[in-house]
Amino acid sequence: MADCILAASKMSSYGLAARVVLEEKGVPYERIAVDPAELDSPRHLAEVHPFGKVPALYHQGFHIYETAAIARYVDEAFDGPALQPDDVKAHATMQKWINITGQYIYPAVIGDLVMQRLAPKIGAFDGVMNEEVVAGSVPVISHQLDLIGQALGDGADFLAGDFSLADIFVATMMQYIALTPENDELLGSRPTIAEWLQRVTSRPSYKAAAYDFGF
Ligand SMILES: N[C@@H](CCC(=O)N[C@@H](CS)C(=O)NCC(=O)O)C(=O)O
Repeated sequence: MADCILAASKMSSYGLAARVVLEEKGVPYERIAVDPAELDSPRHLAEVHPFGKVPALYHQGFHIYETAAIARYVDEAFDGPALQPDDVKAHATMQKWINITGQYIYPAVIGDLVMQRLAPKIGAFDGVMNEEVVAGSVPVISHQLDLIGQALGDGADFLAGDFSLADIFVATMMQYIALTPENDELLGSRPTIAEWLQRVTSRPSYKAAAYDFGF
């Protein structure tokens, strides 16, 4: 049995980010598939995530939830390539992108675009997509992509110096745009960002971590 266990649901973008971190570090782990219908069950709230979310990690009796905390823990507790820069400015920049992901990118990209567009397929929002919410998300995401474009503007390969948790967090959310018809408008017109996304998501860690959603 692996020392590490990751509890996440299949569609979880944060779960994917945690899996990519584990793969980058070469940490063997087992997966527990959480049924989204169980997220507010007393057992899930008590044993997995008290706010009814995923993912959560268990390592030798240590239980940690919140993806940024999981990612930092895995990076610091295990050997393997460092995923956080030593340089203080690069480190602060990485932290900035992780926070931007949680505060702004996830709600717009996953909450308002991807979940709405996939609603009929995954049964979210009673299977009904709200076109107004989708339309409202596009300028918000465009602004976020423009900021990423500025960060990569001087020919940088990654968001915070070398490849880091910043790239994992931001790319994980942004890659879900490809599941929507808005992909052409949002990423098709931004080759620098599309190339960065490809650079990050073509890493072996992503290939190992990715789920086949079947659509
Ligand atoms: N702040 C949490 C957010 C995790 C999160 O929102 N996870 C999503 C899946 S990607 C979830 O559990 N959604 C279920 C829900 O909100 O009901 C983290 O960083 O781990």
